[in-house]
Amino acid sequence: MKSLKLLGLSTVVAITALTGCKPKGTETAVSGDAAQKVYVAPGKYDEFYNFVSGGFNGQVNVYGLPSGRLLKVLPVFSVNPENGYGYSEETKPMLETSHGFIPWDDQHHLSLSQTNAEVDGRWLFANANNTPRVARIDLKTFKTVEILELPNSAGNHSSPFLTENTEYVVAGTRFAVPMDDENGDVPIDSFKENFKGVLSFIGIDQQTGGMDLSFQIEAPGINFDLSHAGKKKSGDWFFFSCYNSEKANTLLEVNASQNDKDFIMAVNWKKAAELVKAGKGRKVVTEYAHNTWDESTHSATSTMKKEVVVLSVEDMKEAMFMIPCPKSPHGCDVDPTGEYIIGSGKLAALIPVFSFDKMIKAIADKNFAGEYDGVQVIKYEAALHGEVQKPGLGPLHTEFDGQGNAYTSMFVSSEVVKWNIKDLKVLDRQPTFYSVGHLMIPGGDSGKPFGKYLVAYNKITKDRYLPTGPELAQSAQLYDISGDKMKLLLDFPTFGEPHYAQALPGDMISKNQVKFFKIADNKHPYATKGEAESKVVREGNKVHVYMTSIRSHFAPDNIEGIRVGDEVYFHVTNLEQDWDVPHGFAIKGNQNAELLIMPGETCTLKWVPKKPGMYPMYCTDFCSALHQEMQGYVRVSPAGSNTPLIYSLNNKKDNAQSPVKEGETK
Ligand code: RUQ
Ligand code: CUA
Repeated sequence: MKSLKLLGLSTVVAITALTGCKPKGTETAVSGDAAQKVYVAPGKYDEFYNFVSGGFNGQVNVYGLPSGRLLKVLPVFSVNPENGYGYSEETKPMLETSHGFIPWDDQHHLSLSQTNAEVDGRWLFANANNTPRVARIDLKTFKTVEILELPNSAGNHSSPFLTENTEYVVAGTRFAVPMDDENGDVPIDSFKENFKGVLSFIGIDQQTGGMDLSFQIEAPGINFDLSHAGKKKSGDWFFFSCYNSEKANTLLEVNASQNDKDFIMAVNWKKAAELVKAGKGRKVVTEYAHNTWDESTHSATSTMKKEVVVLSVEDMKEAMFMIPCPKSPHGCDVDPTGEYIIGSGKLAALIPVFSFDKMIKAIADKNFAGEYDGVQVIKYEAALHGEVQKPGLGPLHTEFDGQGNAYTSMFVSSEVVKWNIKDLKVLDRQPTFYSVGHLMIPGGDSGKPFGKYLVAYNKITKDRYLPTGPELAQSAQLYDISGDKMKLLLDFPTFGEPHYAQALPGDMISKNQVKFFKIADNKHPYATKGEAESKVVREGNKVHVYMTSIRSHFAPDNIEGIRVGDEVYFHVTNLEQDWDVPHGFAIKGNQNAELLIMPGETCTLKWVPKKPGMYPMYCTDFCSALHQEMQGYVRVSPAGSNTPLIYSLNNKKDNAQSPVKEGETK
């Protein structure tokens, strides 16, 4: 949505309407009891976890609501020096792709897993918008445990949205691109012939959560923007908003704003899955990485997949339809009953609400207005429940409170608008500060919203916080939606650029948190399960340090006989068996990040010393009163020297608990 900020030069559309405007009365908007409503007393927990996409910082940020307190930055698509994610040998494979190791992405949307259309607290899915990927986060450990790359895609924006029992996670490509098995080295102005818009259906293993790219649909070369699955009566369907039905490949702000209506595409995913089962679709040869985290070895593995089944428009004839939707739709949201589908045209002065029942009837009656690239287009009126008139300017996204109300963010007029889904009457509007993008109600896109709060995630926040140089903090704003009128309660700054978010009651997952990993279950090939087993082993120019950490020392903590030209692997096992006692590990001159090792876990830091000398190492996490004593030395000699390889703790040669042994010296 950043691009909307830049629309100011357009000659086609009413320009002033497109940059966010600043509402009046910014200081007086907070109600009298706001402070009390967001105050979470010291020592008390927040009511909700709020998972907020990090946008261009590539991570997911976890806040408590209603306090707005930041609890954690959860690394997903970007390396995170704070805990060594993407730097340790174990986590590097998580960020492998068919383009090699990628240390960053642009994270936009999140979906909490669901059972029977209700949030179930098992997993959180996240999309990578730049190099198309979907990640799964385990809510027991708050760790990214799987990342799947998506072939035939570019700009994985309408992702990751999921079906009501988490059977599939769906991802639609934002950029139409040539298929991977066709030559992509073609003139850009051959867009109309060569470019396709592909939808990916990722099957989810119901027990493990494991992801597998079940199939794709090769749809017309249009830009898919957002998506939501149907639920309950519409549970077999997926709805995607599409813009650029003009198929422009340059100056889209003008050229993709020509048509009065673009589309919402309705896809029957159950039928599509049956077609694939029946052998329809062609096998496309391509490459995409599948990275999985194994908590028994505390290590990730990356495998390259080679093939995907792709259904064509022809295959999907009876299972894929277009609904016209004014005008460059962005958000695509389905109400808790599954009956109403809301399209939010960024340039439209109204909000169209479609009826699932009417859509089904229109398909049965063949009430079509023609075809778009082989896809039947349902007549607008035939699928329309009605239009919300004069809702505000620049509608983007809609969430639901489960009481029959919808809440839509208005980017241009900077407000949240509450309206009744059935009679389409606007009930309330409250300013945001400013230019709201996504909004979120806990459970607000599920079949059973938790309601109570609404959070607006704003794109521009000019004068809310102390200024911080050329870039200012972006904000989230919390509203109380328990009454007839929304009440602004709180502003809090966010990290990166916030897009979509999810929230669920804290007690749904707080009790299931993993507190530490059992050392006995540690199957890491370089685990050291007690100090007596600690050792240093040279294999040619590779040196493996089997190291342990426990309050407040490493074993070994003195190592000599490392030579310039060696590749040293510190495999550090944290022997603690207690909640919240990580140890850190860092050594002078190491060219990556620290390790932050959870209790019972083994992590590996690769270190290639460049020059002879004395190299201190230490624990980075203040773990005890004698944390500062948790340190040691590694002596590095010139290449080819014959300093013996020795290692020790407490200089005790004969103490098996604190071994000093002479290793090989060759
Ligand atoms: S976007 S502000 Cu979800 Cu990337 Cu709408
Ligand atoms: Cu271990 Cu500080």
